[in-house]
Amino acid sequence: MKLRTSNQGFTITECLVAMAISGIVITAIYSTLHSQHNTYSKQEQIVAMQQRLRAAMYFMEREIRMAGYDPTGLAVAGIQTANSNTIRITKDITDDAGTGDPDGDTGDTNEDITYALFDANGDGDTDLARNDVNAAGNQTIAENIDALDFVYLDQNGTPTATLSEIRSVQISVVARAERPDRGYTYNNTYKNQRGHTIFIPLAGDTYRRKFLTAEVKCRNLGLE
Ligand SMILES: [Ca+2]
Ligand SMILES: [Ca+2]
Ligand SMILES: [Ca+2]
Repeated sequence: MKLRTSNQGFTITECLVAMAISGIVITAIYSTLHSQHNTYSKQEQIVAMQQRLRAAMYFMEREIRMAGYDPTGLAVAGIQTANSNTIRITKDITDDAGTGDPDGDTGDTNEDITYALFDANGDGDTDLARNDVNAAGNQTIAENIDALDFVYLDQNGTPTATLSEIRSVQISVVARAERPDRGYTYNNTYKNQRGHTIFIPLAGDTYRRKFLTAEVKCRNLGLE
């Protein structure tokens, strides 16, 4: 039997087998990395959605709680609009120069605020706006907010449509992820604290969503 000498190199069969094996290994590495990346960006989107939702709630709770703040008794501050999708509140927290001294009006920066949904970029989805009529106007607080719902309660915790009777406000917000998640099909129906439906995703919708609700006591209302 003749031994193969070392300068014979690889046979075609050996080369083909080597190429096939490396092809399989590269495919395996690629698909692992690809699925890790997918998982990562999904998690990133969920975290970003939660942060947007918390930021939205933080702003609204803080300002709605201050509705009617009027230490001089001259500003006639309070809840000015109380719709299920829009709230407008006024408070006297500063003066024309912004020193932080109430001056008996609600015509200064951060004193007359409306929260509502609008389409920030004209891209067909709704976003949360904070409108300061005395300053910057409409500003986007959180993008991709599907639902914003307010319920107004009197001193007994009963819903009321009378502005002067409002003592607390229930705020409910539905946020959605920036991009759809193919393979995600759970479609919840979102309800406010009164059990009223505030958002139903369309059939076949694959966006992930988060819901948050809170009740804010407006401690400056009904003091007189
Ligand atoms: Ca002023
Ligand atoms: Ca003022
Ligand atoms: Ca938009």
